[in-house]
Amino acid sequence: MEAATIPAPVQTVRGACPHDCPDTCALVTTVQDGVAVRVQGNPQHAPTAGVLCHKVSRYTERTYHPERLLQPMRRVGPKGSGRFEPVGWDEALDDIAARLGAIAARDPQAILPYSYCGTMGLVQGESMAGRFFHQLGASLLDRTICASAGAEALTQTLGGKVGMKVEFFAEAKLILVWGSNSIASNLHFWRLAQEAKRNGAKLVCIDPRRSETAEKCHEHIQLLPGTDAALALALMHELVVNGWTDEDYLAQHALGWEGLRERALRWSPERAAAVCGIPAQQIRDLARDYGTTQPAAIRLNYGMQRVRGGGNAVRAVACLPAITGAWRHRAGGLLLSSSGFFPVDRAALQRPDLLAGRTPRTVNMVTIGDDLLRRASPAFGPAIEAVIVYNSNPVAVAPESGKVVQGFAREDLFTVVLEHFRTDTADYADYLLPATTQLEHWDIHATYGHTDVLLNRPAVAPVGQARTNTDIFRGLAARMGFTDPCFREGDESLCRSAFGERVDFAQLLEHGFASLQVPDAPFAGGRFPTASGRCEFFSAALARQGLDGLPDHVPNYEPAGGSNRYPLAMISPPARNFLNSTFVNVQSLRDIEGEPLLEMHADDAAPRGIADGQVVRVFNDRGEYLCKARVGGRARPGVVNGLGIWWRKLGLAGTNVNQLTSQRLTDLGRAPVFYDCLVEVQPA
Ligand SMILES: Nc1nc2c(c(=O)[nH]1)N[C@H]1C(S)=C(S)[C@@H](COP(=O)(O)OP(=O)(O)OC[C@H]3O[C@@H](n4cnc5c(=O)[nH]c(N)nc54)[C@H](O)[C@@H]3O)O[C@H]1N2
Ligand SMILES: Nc1nc2c(c(=O)[nH]1)N[C@H]1C(S)=C(S)[C@@H](COP(=O)(O)OP(=O)(O)OC[C@H]3O[C@@H](n4cnc5c(=O)[nH]c(N)nc54)[C@H](O)[C@@H]3O)O[C@H]1N2
Ligand code: SF4
Ligand SMILES: [Mo]
Repeated sequence: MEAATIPAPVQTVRGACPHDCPDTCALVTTVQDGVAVRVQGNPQHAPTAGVLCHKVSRYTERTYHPERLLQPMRRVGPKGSGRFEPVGWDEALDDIAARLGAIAARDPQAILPYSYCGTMGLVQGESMAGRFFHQLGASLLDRTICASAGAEALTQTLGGKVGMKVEFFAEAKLILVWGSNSIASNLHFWRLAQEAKRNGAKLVCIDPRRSETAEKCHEHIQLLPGTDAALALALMHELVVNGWTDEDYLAQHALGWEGLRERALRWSPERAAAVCGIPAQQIRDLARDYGTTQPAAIRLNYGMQRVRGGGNAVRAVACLPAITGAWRHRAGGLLLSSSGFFPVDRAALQRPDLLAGRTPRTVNMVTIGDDLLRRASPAFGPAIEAVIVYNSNPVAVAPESGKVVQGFAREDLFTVVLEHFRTDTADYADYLLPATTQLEHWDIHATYGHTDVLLNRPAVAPVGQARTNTDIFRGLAARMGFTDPCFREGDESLCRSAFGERVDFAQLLEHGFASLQVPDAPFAGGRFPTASGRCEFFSAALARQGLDGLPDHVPNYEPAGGSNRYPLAMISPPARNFLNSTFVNVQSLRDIEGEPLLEMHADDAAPRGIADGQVVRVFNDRGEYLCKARVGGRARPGVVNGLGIWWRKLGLAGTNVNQLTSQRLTDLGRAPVFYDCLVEVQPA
């Protein structure tokens, strides 16, 4: 095991917030006698500006939580009962290696890693783990549960996950906050939007929910879920008919305007208004603002992606700044993700060459419910016999959890979970292994909301017998007889490998962060990183796959009003004081969120005899969920909001919103459709 540096009596240690949040804050941890006593934002790091969100400012409460896993455990009760006995590290790792070795001898593809962004760190994420599973020849995991619809859409439009530099939002005169509850999930962007507002900018929020953010913008366009592409096309319609297009920019730097223009002209504000469930005048007004204000900036986020047409919606919105020439200004354009700017050397970290010519099958993490229940077949390959879960809580976060639970409950499935806590998934483990937190290990971070690399140094020694993810995979590799020297690389060295010479590691060691060289207005003169070098309204690559080359409105699988049995559209965006299912077990944060809630409009609640605060049954053909109704101003008629992502075992009847969501996939990127979900609600 790698020794973490144990600091002197009072010291501050620089680090990075590990969470799946666009802000990737720089942390300063105060350590006294080897104990972390305070975690604060680094005032020297501009995007952090010395401020953390409420949940991470409580980080020590999570790190030293009385329920933190402190030693390896082995299952004693039936699957899912959560009954374990302590076991030594050597005994646990020996047995896990023997079990995996026996499965691999038949077919290593029967082994599946399951991980996501419990930490965004490049080292405790997919470095040593990637090497281990590549050498083994295990099934590959398609990590699609969050961002892949938008990623594919941006790649096919702008050429990559690139866009405006976040700091210049402060200089914009119009900001569209489109599919984002920034106050909850992108707080440091919101600070910049407030600065713009003080300088006279107009803020418009486009969201089916009257979120904390929507409430504080000048305008709120409360459209139905999954109708963003229709809105974007109607905006284009208005830009064309009013002459608000930048023909010079279009001619030089866009591809496919003729076709898109023709399509947009079929989307009058009236037609879109009927689809979006909003007044046509609101669309006209928004188009006027967007067409006549410079610089105009769009903060596009994930809300619109979690529906069938999520990819097309992002493509449609991503065309807008090229139509008005907004990209000419550094405070104009669009930002969804900046992660494409980071020159991460993934091959060095994950070593796909260890596959040595083998091409294992790929399993989509979204359909883990169905896939765990699948038998061997020529199309699927071998049945899944073992799952190793790290940095993720699939039983709570994956869709259609009835099936996910059934899969993890298989007595013949061998499950290893690396975790900080006994999550819903941990309850199904055969071996539950205690992992270190960000205060206890080295890591290095790219981000998706700004353009700085951050280094995280360990502030304290591992709590209890916890080990780093990397160390656990190194231990398993040694026991499996993997002799490549890469399985002995230490964590600090892995941090250096992540960017090689492309980032100044000495600067990271000294300051904790280093800025990438990114032009202020990256597309002012075109030069998009696409095949054509233009903003591709028409994507030849998509057309070659037999898909529509131009963006279009793709209706939801389960559109609002589309079913008599299940007339309400449910969305389930994140709660402000949780991060996905992380922090749900931190009492001070759970006290603020209270309990699982379903927000409903009075027009939907009254005819069902539902009063505010009443326990309701939310259901569809996939399952049911009990929670309290909150009747009030946040939900629009026809749409209910089930805030996520509660631990099932902390909910009223042992389920959460994902009992109701489906395993269907988006139009682009093979992503989930969490917000494309019809339900009915009754008093319980
Ligand atoms: N506090 C907190 N912060 C977080 C997270 C968290 O759980 N808690 N999660 C992190 C992660 S993993 C991610 S991916 C990001 C996600 O953060 P965001 O990108 O902000 O996405 P969401 O919060 O999922 O949804 C944003 C808003 O989109 C709205 N929305 C839902 N459906 C639609 C639609 O069809 N169209 C439009 N226009 N809007 C829609 C929702 O009502 C919500 O208010 O946040 C990260 N930050
Ligand atoms: N209904 C609905 N479902 C959703 C969403 C939604 O909006 N609505 N959002 C989706 C989105 S955007 C996402 S990104 C996914 C998120 O899904 P996940 O990535 O699974 O995120 P978390 O639920 O936060 O679970 C992460 C787990 O990793 C653990 N962890 C953290 N750091 C470490 C570490 O260093 N080592 C180890 N071994 N473990 C660690 C944490 O303790 C935590 O239990 O959920 C998706 N599910
Ligand atoms: S969760 Fe986001 S806002 Fe909070 S500290 Fe981490 S990076 Fe910053
Ligand atoms: Mo996410």
